[in-house]
Amino acid sequence: MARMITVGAAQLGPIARSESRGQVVKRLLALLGEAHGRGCDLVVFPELALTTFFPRWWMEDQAEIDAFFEREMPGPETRPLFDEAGRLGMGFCVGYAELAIEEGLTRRYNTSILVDKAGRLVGKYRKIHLPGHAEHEPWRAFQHLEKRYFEVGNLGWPVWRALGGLFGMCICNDRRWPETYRVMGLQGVEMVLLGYNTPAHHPPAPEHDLLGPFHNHLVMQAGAYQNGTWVVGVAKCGREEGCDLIGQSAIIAPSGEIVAMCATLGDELATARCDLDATRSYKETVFNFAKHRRPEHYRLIVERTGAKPPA
Ligand code: CDV
Repeated sequence: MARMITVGAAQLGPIARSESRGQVVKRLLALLGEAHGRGCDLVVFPELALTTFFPRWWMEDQAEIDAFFEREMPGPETRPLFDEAGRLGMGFCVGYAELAIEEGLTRRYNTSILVDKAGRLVGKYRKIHLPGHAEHEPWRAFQHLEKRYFEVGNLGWPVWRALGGLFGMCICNDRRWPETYRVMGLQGVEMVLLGYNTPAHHPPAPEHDLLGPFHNHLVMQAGAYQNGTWVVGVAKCGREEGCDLIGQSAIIAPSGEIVAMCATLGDELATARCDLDATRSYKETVFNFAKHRRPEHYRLIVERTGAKPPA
């Protein structure tokens, strides 16, 4: 049996701070149109795809910060994306900064949503692993203030039945943590959708810089293979407001192999025809969790050795 879905990894080049939502949405629409021409059922856009990566700046004026957030989705500027995707009969996943009112309190999250072919919201994910720092660190050429501007996501890692398969989402730094994929893998996920903004330079450990592109693929390929799932990782990349972001958006098979990849650091679409049933050959054999996974022993080892994280 084959359950085919054609997926587009819609990589974005840099977004200038001065670029309006309307201008950015036009770029998303161009990629959506190209994806339609290439037969895509689903298009995946990057993390925080509607604005420049604003956590690189220390800001104190709340109104200035909130200008980067969406209060509703779709809102007036993002509505054309939903309308056009619905008209073309395509699903999409997009990341954005979300301002939500929960129990009377204002909350801010780094969020992504999955929308089906009819333009209906299928699922929402809020980033859990927020990297960087909360205080101003003037020694850095660029700040990475996700811990200042966002709260830790409170929706877990659910999976959703949509577009003929079982989908999950995570965002950027989440992709480096095995538990991200495993929580979704335990729910049978067949395709993980994720966007990223990954600076080429990592100030706390510049010795990692040369390995950045390798680590990017390493974690997504391992997450795919070890959970028998497709992974679609999509970058915002290039030199954005003087800060270099890595590209290499990729569509990765449950074998761990990259089947499509972007070659530039600009707006670019990589597509692949993905068989969701290709997940079965991994989920039913080497990564048959019910048959081979031994969580009770992991617990015993930790208890017997007194293993705990370093202080
Ligand atoms: N946006 C991110 O989450 N970026 C991180 C960087 C800061 C390491 C990442 O994991 O790519």
